[in-house]
Amino acid sequence: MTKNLCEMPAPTWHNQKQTTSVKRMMSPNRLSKKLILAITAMGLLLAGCADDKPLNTFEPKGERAVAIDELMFWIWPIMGVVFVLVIGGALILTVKNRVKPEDYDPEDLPAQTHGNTGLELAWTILPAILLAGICVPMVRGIWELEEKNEPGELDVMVIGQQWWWEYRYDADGDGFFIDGNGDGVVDEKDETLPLELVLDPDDIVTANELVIPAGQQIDLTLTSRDVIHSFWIPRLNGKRDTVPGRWHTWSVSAFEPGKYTGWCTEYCGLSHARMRMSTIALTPEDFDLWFENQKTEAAFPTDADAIAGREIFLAQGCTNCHILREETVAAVAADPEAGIAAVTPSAIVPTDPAEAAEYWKERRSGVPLVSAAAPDLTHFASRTTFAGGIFGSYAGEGTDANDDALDVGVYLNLSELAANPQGPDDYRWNSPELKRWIKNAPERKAMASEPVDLDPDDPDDIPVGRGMLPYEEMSDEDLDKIVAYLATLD
Ligand code: HEC
Ligand SMILES: [Cu+2]
Repeated sequence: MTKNLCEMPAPTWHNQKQTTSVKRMMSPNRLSKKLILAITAMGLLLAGCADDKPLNTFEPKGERAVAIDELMFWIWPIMGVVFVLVIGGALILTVKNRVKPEDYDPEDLPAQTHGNTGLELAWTILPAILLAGICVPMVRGIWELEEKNEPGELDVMVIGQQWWWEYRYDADGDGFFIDGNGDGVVDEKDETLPLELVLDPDDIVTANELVIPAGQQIDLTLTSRDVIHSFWIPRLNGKRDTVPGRWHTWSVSAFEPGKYTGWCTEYCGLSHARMRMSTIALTPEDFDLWFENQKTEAAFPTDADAIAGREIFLAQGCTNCHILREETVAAVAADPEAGIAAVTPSAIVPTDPAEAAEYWKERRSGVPLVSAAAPDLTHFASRTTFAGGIFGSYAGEGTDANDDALDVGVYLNLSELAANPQGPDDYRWNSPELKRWIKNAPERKAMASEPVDLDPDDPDDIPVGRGMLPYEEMSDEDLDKIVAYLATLD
């Protein structure tokens, strides 16, 4: 009688264990448990087949995603055949060669195939041919995905950090970097310095929502400020890791205007599951309007509550971490009627590169953040989500973080619509959630914002935290005012 190769002589304890486990497996109780487990697993697996899910790589909505999808169209059937042959073969052999424990004879080995030249040649050459065949479209696909626009076209820097995404648009075309090491040239050496010293302060900086024009490829330059993250908008392209100290390139493009959601896909700590993002594709005309608006500095508020909110914002030191590009002091001076106090210096980033570098150096020492970065709030109200895309800034139909229904046709008018809500379904500023966030952000999203001294032996070492500080002592009225101020930042 032939027997399976696996059934070589084994220590007796092994045999005993097998018999008892076989017995236990047969008990009805065990069986029904297994059944329930299998059914649950099947259910979970099948849930992945729902076709209206926003994170679906099988529903490509951009050129790159289509290329990947087409590749899968060929590769998956080939993989399927191999899978069925290998697993099916193994199963057939296992069942065919089963031996009852009482018939087990360690001397009775199955037919040995070792040294069968024909067989060994076959299972070496066949897979080699298969892999070589698959290799051709794969390598071509990889090259295709790496194709970039001509230099000079819009390029967006993507920076992953714990636990949100920062996007930087090189608005004036002078590159992402400044002369951080002061050697007179902006070169690769600058790119190796800490980001807060070398990133061009005159770029447009936004968070979590990557806004692009539809029908056009937008190149991306990716890095991270802390650990490895991964940028993935499944319906627009594959994923690419963002690695601290390295610069990776990638691109996104969408055929049609719309909102395309994504998620950080490299485990990155506490709030990894709350590190979402989206790409908002607008019509080219809308994109231009959006871009022009983002270039502007934040206007001073005119409403009394918002003016008071701005004062609290400055007094509470929110600008220790957050940047807010404001109209210059000169502009305020030109309009003393408005009765607005001069902007505190910490709210203004100098435009001169050397001064900016100095500014950042100083700032870094005062900032208890590991990454030395928090979302730029200059146009906070122009975004529909906050805190890594987990909360909607506007309550109303289709503004939820993971909601695909957002009508991007009104993307530019959301703050206007929210200023005058008519019915209960209309867009309105999500004050309750924002107040909760400002009062106690670490409670809303897990983060380690209490400053930690990373090196207690080093007296110069500054205790650092990750994330936003709680402001539990802030009164409800003050929270209302800050939120009223944030609402003006559109
Ligand atoms: C210690 C640094 C720090 C201070 C101080 C700070 N924040 Fe933050 N804030 C952050 C970080 C980091 C995030 C991003 C958190 C995330 O998304 O996980 C954030 C997020 C936010 C957001 C959401 C922004 C977005 O687009 O996602 C708002 C609004 C905000 N902070 C308001 C404030 C206000 C108002 C104050 C002052 C009362 C303040 N912050 C003080 C670090 C800080
Ligand atoms: Cu991440």
